[in-house]
Amino acid sequence: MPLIGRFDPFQGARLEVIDPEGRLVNSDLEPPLPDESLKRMYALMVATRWGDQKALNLQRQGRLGTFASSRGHEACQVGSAFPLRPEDWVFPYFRDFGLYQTLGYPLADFYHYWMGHEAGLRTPEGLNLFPFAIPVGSQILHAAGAGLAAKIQGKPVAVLATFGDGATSEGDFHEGLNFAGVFRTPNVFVCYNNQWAISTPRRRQTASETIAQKAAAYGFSGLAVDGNDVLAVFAAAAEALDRARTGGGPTLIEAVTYRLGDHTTADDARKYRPEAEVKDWEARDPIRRFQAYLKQKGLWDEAFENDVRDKAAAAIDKAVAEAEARPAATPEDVFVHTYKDMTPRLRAQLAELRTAREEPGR
Ligand SMILES: Cc1ncc(C[n+]2csc(CCOP(=O)(O)OP(=O)(O)O)c2C)c(N)n1
Ligand SMILES: [Mg+2]
Repeated sequence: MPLIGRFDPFQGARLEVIDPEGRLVNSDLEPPLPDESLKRMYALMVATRWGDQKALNLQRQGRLGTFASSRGHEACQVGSAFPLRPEDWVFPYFRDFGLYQTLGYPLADFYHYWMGHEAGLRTPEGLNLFPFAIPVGSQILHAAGAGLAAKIQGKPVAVLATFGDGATSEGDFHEGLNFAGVFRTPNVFVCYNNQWAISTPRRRQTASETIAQKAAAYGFSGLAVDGNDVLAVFAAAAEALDRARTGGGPTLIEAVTYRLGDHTTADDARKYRPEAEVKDWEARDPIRRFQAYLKQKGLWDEAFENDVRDKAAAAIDKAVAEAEARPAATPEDVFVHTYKDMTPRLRAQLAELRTAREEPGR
């Protein structure tokens, strides 16, 4: 029986495959993944947590610019990206490190971008991935357009867009989902509902009981999943992507999770949210939960953990060293890289910058 349609978001139903102690809630729901895939999924989540902490440390040392931490979102990100196929298209947002890890994006490029160099986010050949969106929700429109393009071309591909709960208040969300519903595009919209949009809590974002139920207004299905359960996110995303590829139209998935860190390194969340709430969600850590599941299946032990950590640390250290060895970003980049060819106004502004530099104090 399909998952989509089985868990009614209007009844507050939410898909969960493993409970917070890592026990199978319902063996019918366990995705048929080989052991090696389960272990890889775990390794990607650990590498995301590790690389995320590295970025935060670098930022504090002045070696990296503002950074949006993915701490707590590992199940949402890895679970959504894991069932993608190379032909599918992906439109992520700024809090998506686990998705980038899962797609095999070059880590040095990822760090290079966050170090301020726009070249860092150029997509390597062969990866159907758009640069992540900083304007909240804009990627939803791009994904809907790419969905229509895929449909017109008659290609059996799915188009994934990820975004936060805050993005659901943007016009772009409404326009994108409305368009997808009308044209039955092959889109999968995954909302990481992490309870906060900077300092705006979820209850101030929408008066709807759930985000998943919003799909009904656009004429397609929505499904809420436990966003700290990587198997639930994976199962929902895999089914929705398959549906999209086979002409079943769009799906909205709400992955209910929590932003364990500050919004970005420019934020101090202690100013607006209670410590107890954070502690409560820390106890539901997605990595610990999946680890407990793997342990019960006999797939996790200390040696495996050490191996996963060592490999993650080595890959991340190598990527950071490579990114730091590249030329640093310059103020000129802002002008040069905005358009393929600079506009007259940008040329004038660049000239002004250069003059000011040559003649300081002028
Ligand atoms: C169009 C637009 N408006 C405002 C901002 C400033 N801004 C950056 S992130 C953010 C909140 C996003 O919250 P959410 O969509 O829940 O994603 P999260 O950061 O929680 O992952 C805002 C308002 C922006 N980047 N773009
Ligand atoms: Mg949010």
